[in-house]
Amino acid sequence: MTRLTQEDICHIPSRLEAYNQSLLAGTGRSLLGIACHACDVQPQSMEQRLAAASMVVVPVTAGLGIITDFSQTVAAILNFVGVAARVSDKPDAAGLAQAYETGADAIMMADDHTFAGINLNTRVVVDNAAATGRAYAAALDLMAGGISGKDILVMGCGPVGDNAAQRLLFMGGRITLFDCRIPAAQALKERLAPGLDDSRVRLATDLDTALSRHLLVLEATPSGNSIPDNRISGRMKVAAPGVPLGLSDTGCQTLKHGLVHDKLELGVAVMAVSLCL
Ligand code: PYL
Repeated sequence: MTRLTQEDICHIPSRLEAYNQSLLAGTGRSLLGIACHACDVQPQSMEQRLAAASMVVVPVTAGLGIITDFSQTVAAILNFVGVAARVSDKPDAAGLAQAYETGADAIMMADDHTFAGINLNTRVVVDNAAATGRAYAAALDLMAGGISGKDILVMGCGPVGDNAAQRLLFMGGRITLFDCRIPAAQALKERLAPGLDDSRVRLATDLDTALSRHLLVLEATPSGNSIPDNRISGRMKVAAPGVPLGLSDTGCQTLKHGLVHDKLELGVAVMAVSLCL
């Protein structure tokens, strides 16, 4: 998992409305709408639940420590999707205690390895990597006008790619897995398709060939140049949770609204909906 930097996230709150408009243009849904699609719920039924929920984001000093603006950015995304969210005055245990004492319905906190959301009433726990995988599978489904029966290339078989692949299979997709660590791709195939026939889950050994054969791509790698310009066409749809983004500025311009990428927004929105189901 790539550790975000203040530069990655400091502009997110001020650009949320513009990002929401770009999601509408590319998927037909808003940030909340995509999150609801990822969780199989209707936005209308979620709006009241989100508005009634109070959430506290607790900064965590463990490990490499606090990322400036991280907690404030998570709270801004939660507020944008309708949740009453705030950052605790203190980090770590004191912040967690304050959340409980002030009657928060849920908390969110992230160390160097896990970004978790916890509903303090229902004990529901949601992990950001799982939420992000579901979010981007949902975004690709919407960009593609439905992915059932269609071929998707999943690049990156870590926690985000794994969860995205599960969701794409659940929605009827036929996936080809690629990871530069071949054992990781093989292990994920075994986990995903112990009983499924090979037509639903395949392995790609050569990325360039796989890219030449797929118009639907879910890019979940930490590589900054995973999809070269010569493999991008205006007909492709790319859902890219990978940080940093695996496409050049030229590649992004070629895709136009056929690309969804952000550093935190979609994953946090799915975490919020998941905690209020
Ligand atoms: C959750 C993000 C998504 C991509 N990379 C993940 C990351 O940067 N994790 C580290 C988060 C550390 C937060 C720090 C704080 O400010 O509370 N402990």
